[in-house]
Amino acid sequence: QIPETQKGVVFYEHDAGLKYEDIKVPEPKPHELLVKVLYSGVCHTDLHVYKGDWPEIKYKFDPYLVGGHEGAGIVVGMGSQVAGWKLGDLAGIKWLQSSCQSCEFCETGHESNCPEAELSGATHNGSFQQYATTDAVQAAKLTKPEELPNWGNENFNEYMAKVSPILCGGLTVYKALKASNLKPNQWCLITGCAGGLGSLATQYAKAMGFRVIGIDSGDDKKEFFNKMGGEVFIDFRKTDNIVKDIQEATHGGPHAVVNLATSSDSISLSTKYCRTNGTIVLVGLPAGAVVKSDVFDHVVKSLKIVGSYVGNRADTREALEFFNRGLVNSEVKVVGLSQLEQVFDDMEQRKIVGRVVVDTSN
Ligand code: 8ID
Ligand code: ZN
Repeated sequence: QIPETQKGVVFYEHDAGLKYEDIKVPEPKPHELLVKVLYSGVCHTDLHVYKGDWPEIKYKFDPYLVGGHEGAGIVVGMGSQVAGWKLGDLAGIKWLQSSCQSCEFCETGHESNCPEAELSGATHNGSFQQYATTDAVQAAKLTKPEELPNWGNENFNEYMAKVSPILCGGLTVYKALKASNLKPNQWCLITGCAGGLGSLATQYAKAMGFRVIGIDSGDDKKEFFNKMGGEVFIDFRKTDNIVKDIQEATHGGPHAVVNLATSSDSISLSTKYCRTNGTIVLVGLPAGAVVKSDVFDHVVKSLKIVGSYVGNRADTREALEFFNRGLVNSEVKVVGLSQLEQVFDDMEQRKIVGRVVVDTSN
């Protein structure tokens, strides 16, 4: 039985308060699924959206906006044109909510770059509600834990909570690591290595055969990074020559840098310590960020700077397979959806270690 109203966290304007309210359950359009969201990861992107950090996005308030784009749930309804899904399937809600399917970017598997893309939690109400609609083509297919040897149905709730951050965080870092062009045994430096994306990046990088050096700050974050399999941790608040420390630890600098920190300075710094011929991957999106670096270094060291934006459906499937096979363990802290405002506060103060996931039932 699908109710008419549900609990959700909404906001009516950027940065003007979140409300945990009774709102209408949305109706799926012909091409959409209705997903009963059980858990949703809280990505720093949700905080950027709430703050209005990225004026380039055409946010949709009608009259409110529901954030969230790491939703894991059960298909409980669908529109008349949906194919390939049945009620009771497990589905994931991603940032890329839908794309046009016919532009040159969609045609070549770069659907996240589609100019018509709709974004969960920004241009389409997202997963911080108990029932959400999402495009059936882009929705992620989740495997039932009973079909996975190392999960099983008795761990259903834990599986759903832990799989949710893979839908943005895991997918994004997996794709960014592919874009780094690293080869096995090479050094991968991850900035923001103990944040939500960072904790997953450390594990994907290790599973892909790379050596991981991470930058973040705090003893709790260092301990967490080491637990995730990271090899060398640099506390950016404790060193007085970070470039030297990194180059010494990696004998000449990391072969690639994946920038996940929500700080402009740390991005610019990465061009200083990256190894000659290395690749710098931009993922973190601090408000108004620019990369400032010396052209001389770029030319003489022949550095490559590339952007990486979530991933396509194949990347999603692959990122989920790493998780399903137990190669990546998503370490999450679960709190009630009603506590979202507190999670945002903690995130802003950089207090969160790893990922927080909200349980939509409370
Ligand atoms: O497709 C994409 N490109 C994509 C997808 C998903 C998320 C991009 N993102 C972006 C988010 O919008 C956000 O800007 O990636 C960024 C990181 O998201 P997150 O991992 O969800 O954020 P977090 O959990 O708050 O972690 C950020 C970490 O950065 C550290 C903090 O301590 C925290 O652990 N950090 C900061 I702030 N400054 C740092 C510095 N100077 C730093 N770490 C190292 N050096
Ligand atoms: Zn995200």
